[in-house]
Amino acid sequence: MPLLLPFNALVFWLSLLMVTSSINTDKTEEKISSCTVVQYSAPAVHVLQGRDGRDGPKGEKGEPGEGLRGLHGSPGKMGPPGIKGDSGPQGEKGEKGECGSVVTDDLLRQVTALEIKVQVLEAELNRYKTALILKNIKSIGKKIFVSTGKEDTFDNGKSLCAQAGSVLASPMNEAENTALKDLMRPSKNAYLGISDEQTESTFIYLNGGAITYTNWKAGEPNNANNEDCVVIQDSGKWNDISCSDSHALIICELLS
Ligand code: MFU
Ligand code: CA
Repeated sequence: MPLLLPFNALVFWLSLLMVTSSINTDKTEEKISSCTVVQYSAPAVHVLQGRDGRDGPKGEKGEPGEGLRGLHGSPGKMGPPGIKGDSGPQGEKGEKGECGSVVTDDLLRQVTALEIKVQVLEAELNRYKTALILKNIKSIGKKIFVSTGKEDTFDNGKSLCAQAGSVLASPMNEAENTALKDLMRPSKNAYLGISDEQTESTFIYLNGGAITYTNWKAGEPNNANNEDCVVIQDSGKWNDISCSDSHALIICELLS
């Protein structure tokens, strides 16, 4: 507080004014004021406190304090979202999905199981076929020849096969002819589903189609005494005979 004077200094200053005033009563007020200032300013310097001086130069930076570090303040509010970045590079191809492989494995198991069942069924069917061949059935490709074991005329034979939803045996190739031969009895004939009743010398199947395979015995067909029907002999060879002959075996065929 450089502008304020201590109380005792003020009292002393006022006392000096009173003394001076009593000594210079005959002088003008102007002189008194002037003298007062000049005459008594010097000793006042030794007594009154002067104004504060200017601030000194800044001191050197002190050593770091040893006080404890303060606690962290609470986090500030979240800033605004940044600008969307560019797309990253394409990732590597992923591993094969699980679902698909599970389905495939399941299907493979089912197919394998079915294959085993089919093999069992085929083996069992072949056993029956073998057993039946010993009697009156022969399978060849998609065709099955079934012997009725009966001997009859051509017309009766056609009816007999028709009752079973079949027709008289009609071998269409060598393999079928051989298979049919295997059902023959020794020294016997069997009617085929072939005739030239409609047009002499023109042999056709029962469905009306021209025959495409033949296995005539040498010298046949000779149409001896008007022979319009055909039989297969136990040799496998063919001969034309009378359709009214009732001693030919009746063998039918079934197509699958
Ligand atoms: C042959 C055959 C006939 C008949 C007769 C007994 O004629 O062609 O179909 O089987 O023998 C000579
Ligand atoms: Ca003949």
